[in-house]
Amino acid sequence: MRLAALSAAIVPLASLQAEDGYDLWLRHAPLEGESLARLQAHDGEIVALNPDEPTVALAISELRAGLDGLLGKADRAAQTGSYTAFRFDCDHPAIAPGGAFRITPADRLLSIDAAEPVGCLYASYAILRELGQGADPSTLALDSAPAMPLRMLNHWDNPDGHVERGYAGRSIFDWWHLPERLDQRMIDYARANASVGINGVVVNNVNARAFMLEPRYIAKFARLADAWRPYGIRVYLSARFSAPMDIGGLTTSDPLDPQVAAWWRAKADEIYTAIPDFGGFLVKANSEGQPGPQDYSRTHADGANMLAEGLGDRGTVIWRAFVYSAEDETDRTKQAYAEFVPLDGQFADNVIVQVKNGPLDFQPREPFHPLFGAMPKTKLMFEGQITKEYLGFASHLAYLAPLWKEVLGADTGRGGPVTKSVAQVIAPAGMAGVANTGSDRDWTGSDFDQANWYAFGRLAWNPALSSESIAREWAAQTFTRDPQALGTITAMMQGSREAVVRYMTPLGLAHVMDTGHHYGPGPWVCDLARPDWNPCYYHRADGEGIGFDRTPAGSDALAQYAPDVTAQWADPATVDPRYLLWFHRVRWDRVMPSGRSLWADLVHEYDAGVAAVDALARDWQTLAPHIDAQRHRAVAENLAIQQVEARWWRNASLAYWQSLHGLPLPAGAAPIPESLADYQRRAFPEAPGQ
Ligand code: BDP
Repeated sequence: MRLAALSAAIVPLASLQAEDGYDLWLRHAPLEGESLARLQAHDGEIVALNPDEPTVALAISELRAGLDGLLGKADRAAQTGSYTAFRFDCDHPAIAPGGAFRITPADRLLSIDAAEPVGCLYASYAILRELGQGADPSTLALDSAPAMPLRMLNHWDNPDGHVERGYAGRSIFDWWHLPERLDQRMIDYARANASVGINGVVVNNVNARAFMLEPRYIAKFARLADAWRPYGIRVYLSARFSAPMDIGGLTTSDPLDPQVAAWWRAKADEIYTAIPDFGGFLVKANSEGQPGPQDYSRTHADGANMLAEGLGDRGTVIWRAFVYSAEDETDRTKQAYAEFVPLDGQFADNVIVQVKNGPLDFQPREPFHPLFGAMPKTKLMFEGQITKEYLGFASHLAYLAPLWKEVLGADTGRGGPVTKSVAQVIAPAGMAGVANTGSDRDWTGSDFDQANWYAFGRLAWNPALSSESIAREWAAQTFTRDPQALGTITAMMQGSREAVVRYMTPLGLAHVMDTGHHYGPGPWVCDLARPDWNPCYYHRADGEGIGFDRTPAGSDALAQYAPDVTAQWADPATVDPRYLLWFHRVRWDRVMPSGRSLWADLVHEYDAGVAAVDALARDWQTLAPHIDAQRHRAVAENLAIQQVEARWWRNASLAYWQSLHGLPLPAGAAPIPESLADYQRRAFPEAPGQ
């Protein structure tokens, strides 16, 4: 039966060989038909002015290997003809430095120009990306430059191999065996990053261990830096602010103490001796129990500037704005703005302040962070979370480009007569993504989560790309080039994050997940020691209504946005319903624009989310003829988990809201199969990533 179905669809068997996802989007599966014929006609020698320079050599070898894959050549060293088909000039004066490249087609020749070798490497990957989607090499013209200088991954990986908020196995970094042993994965990882333009990697958790600054670790970082340098990737470290005391024998870490500053300067010198192109430090300070300058009544600027001076013009301090304090009782979403805006203009030139996409914490949906646009004299960097701590871990399909695009494209309402979008605000600095990689064979814990790594890099290169086009190019390289199948996959991806929002946190709700591991619903959690760790703090639901009043009558967090932005969100009658309960407290019986009550609208949202996941599972089934069985099954199994868990979110959340107001479910809504107590009893002490 199954064979008959396969042959009926005339699917080439080669593309259906079992795959385990290890090759990511760099599979370079053989082309077919016309696109294959066109590439065969074009193929020839690859030449470069300086072919032995390590990065140029990579640009050539990556292009050759990729072309051979696309051409279906089993023998990768196969003879390629006697004329030049690709010519690299990686020292071209007319191209801007920083990774830009230009590809110009002529008669059976692609000229590739860049100012630096890394631009040529990026060009190789771009050519393969285009050809891999069936582009015609004889007309392939590209002029591309990165939109921002820093395109980074932040690994929350601990030295013992555990990954905080990691859902793809253990850490990919084998610190125990470094520097002597360098896993091949470290090279494959660098290729994957370079192929989407990622050029910086923070290798350890922001909740940092000070001992990672000891000499034995510096040797390990140096080995990685050497391996990644040809791929244009610089190593950065998370630094624990109290390191001078923890490992340096000092009695203080006060940033204004000359001994402390001298300790960090010496530490920086030591690192630069081993890693001449070391990127710099990432610091989480005075946040969630981490030490910082405020322990000495100093400011974030005092702390950051002291470290920046130690690095000098050799590197950058990336200082996180994710701060909120146990003692501060103001709305948690207001605290970063309140602490950082007064410091605008005080940070040294080589300091960047890294701001999460929203003011809370990587929720399925948040409005953009009010700091974007509010610190015009400071370089601000965007921090997104590629790993899906709050969006169903690795088993739920949630393509995150639409989430990031929503923020990058937001108009901050600030920046002059022509106001700036978030993407424009961060352009002088960059984007950081909390990595979702791990030791799992497929790297990211699921096939579709690879798309989030890919999309993050592509958006950091060019935030103007549409999430749809990124999904399509990723899927074409990862799964299949069949146009109809691609249309289905792209549509699935495009709607997937919204589905998660609807069954987890509809209408602007946030932070309603269970405690600690953040797996599954826990809107009933109200008794944690810190108020701002309780879901109840965020949804504020009772018998009358639900939602966080952030208008002037409430916390007035709205006032942190520019007036035009505030105006869009100020009125519960006109606010975009996606942000309704984020900014407003609304009565359960309020009549909504739909004509239904808020309660009925909320039920509708949860149900729409569940239905959307059912549709994802159905759509995926139709793709069986186009996807190799191993990956098809893996995705199908994840979708089955998601179907169950979407219902869990819906039912547990509704049971809790109902326990507050006692209203019946609207007519036609599916009954809730278990009692609230049953949902509350579920416990997952072993959930990953904690
Ligand atoms: C939260 C995570 C926590 C991180 C923190 C951070 O739950 O594990 O340490 O963010 O960004 O989302 O520092």
